[in-house]
Amino acid sequence: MIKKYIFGNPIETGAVTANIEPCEGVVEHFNEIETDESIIFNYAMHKEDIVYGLGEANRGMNKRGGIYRSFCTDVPNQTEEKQSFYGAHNFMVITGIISIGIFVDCPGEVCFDIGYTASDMLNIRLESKDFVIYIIEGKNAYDIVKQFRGMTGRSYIAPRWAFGYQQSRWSYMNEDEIREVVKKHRENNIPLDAVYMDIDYMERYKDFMVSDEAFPDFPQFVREMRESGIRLVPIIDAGVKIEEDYDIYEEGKEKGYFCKRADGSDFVAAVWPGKTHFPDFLNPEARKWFGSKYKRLTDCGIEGFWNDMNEPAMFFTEEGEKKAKQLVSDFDFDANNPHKFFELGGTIIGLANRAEDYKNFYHNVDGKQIRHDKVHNIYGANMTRAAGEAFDEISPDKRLLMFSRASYIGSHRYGGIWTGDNQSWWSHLLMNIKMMPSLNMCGFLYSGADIGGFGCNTTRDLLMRWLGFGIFTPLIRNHSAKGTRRQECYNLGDTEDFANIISIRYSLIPYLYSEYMKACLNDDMLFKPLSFEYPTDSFASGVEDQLILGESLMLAPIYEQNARGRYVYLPEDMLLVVFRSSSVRRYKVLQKGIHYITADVNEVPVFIRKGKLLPLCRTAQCTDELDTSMFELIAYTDDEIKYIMYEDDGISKDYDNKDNYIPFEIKRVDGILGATSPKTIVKLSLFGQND
Ligand code: MIG
Repeated sequence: MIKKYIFGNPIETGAVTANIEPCEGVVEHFNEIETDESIIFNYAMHKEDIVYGLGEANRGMNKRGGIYRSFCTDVPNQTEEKQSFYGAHNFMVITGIISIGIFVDCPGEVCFDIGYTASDMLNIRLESKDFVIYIIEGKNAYDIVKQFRGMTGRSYIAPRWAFGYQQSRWSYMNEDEIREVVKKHRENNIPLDAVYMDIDYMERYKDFMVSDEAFPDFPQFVREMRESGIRLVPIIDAGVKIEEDYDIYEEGKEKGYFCKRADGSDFVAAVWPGKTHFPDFLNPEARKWFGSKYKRLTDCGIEGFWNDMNEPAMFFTEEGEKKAKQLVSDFDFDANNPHKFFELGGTIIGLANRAEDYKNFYHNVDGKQIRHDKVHNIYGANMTRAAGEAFDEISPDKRLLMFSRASYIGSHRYGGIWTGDNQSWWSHLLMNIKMMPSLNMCGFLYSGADIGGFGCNTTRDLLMRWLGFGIFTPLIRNHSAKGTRRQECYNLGDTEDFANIISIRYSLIPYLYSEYMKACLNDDMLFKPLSFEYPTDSFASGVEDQLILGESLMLAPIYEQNARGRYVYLPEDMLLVVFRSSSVRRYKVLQKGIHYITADVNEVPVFIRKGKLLPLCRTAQCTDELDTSMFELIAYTDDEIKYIMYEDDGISKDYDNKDNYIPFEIKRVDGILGATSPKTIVKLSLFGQND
């Protein structure tokens, strides 16, 4: 049951696709307070209520105790007190005695105080008076999430090759460096499907312009890589460099496609290219125009992109520069005023992404000028949409990879997201684990974090353990910042361990892809909190470091340095499988309850749920070489069971074909359980209660 309440005169954000009749009256369950500046919705939480949601946000799965400011922000230092991340995902579920979902569809800033100011009070504060609220009632949190997903439309579907292992680093400077990365992976038998091209591939950081010096024959290089099973994935930044004769700049200026100041001049910010204009993605014509430029690179054979800096992030503006210069000139040693010193430091750092700057430019939305800060949260989303809509024309029959840094609910239909600049910290591995279900609740299924950590220097064990979780996330990309310790697997010693751990991923791809596709096609989640599958288990609802993955698996990743294992809660009897490589594993049947399980740094524990099975194929060096005609099955059951695997060619868009559903069955023949399937079963590892 979904209720829609319209306040003021909201602009269409594109979040909701369902046609829902608005209702009159007050928002149910919430207490509304209106002041001159804002509208606040209050909800008195029960002691036992859990609050799920908010997608890409800080802290745990249960959002209680924190304050979150929905305002897409470039936040390279994600410490615990940060209130805004790159995405703005205003959907939550409050669940306890009753369950209620709320989606605040507002393109401007929204603040969620979830028991931060007062432990049992949840309040949502909006500065804007033009927005839409949806209240969703359902029988439990999972049911509400599914209703919400249904009203916001089918999630973007990535090509299957994007489930392969991907290597990135800011920055590989030219084609030789990329060749080297590929060669080293292949030499060390570390599977690999894609290499990322960060900003240094561009000619002076100009969008869609490949540097001739670094890539003398780019289409040829793309072909060469493709022949060794590698896709190149270039970055596209939001800002367009101001440079005479750069055609994209010239066209945008002439057609009026850039964001403007109040006086009608094009707004300027300093970003990587230097002085930059921001395309007005909210203007449908400008969006179409920018989107059409991706064709320049798809024409060279490129099949995927990542959109960056689209919060939009800016380093500084002229206005900010003036203010900073004034402070610097007022600053002198003799006066030794410590306050001035800290003010100066803060001001210089604060030049980036200043709130004032976001009030200094405007969008053209259906002919109306709208100040940026009022629609800030849908800027990046509309850049993704620009790409997504263009892809339908550029490549109508073939999926392209697209994921973005900034996002808003609605952009999940056009692309995935990565979670931005994390750090090589153990706490960020844990955050990655806890965030996956929240992202899924908001529709972002093709997603993942920078594995190994983006900022700071990684350690070998951190990268190993991170891969121990990353081999399950749809996007599995090792990415690191310029200047940090080299983080490619072959640079961290004992490379067989890395080859082995990534080999597990490849043998899991049929299952992961199947579960991912089913989640996309049924508006479902791939990663779920335990409580979504075991709603009556009160202990399970407090577990945040274990996840249900698809139909058959439970994950319990290890995220602490030097840990030799961990405690795990089993809501029912399960089969523990500890993988050392795709083919080397040990098994143990464990009973419902708490167990300490051991797993060395080069081992990955996985749990198969009771009555479920896991299909595994032979591993490969890249997805092109994956043979999915033969399977090994691991099953945990005493009875007949069935698993339906979704499989397609991984690239075309014929999703609704019945032939895409392939059964694997454990059946009793003459009293003995055995496996049957249209696929060849090379081995069945069958475990039951008594094993
Ligand atoms: O100001 O392109 O989050 O993944 O490597 C930094 C360079 C800009 C931020 C992205 C990161 C990328 C980096 N970019």
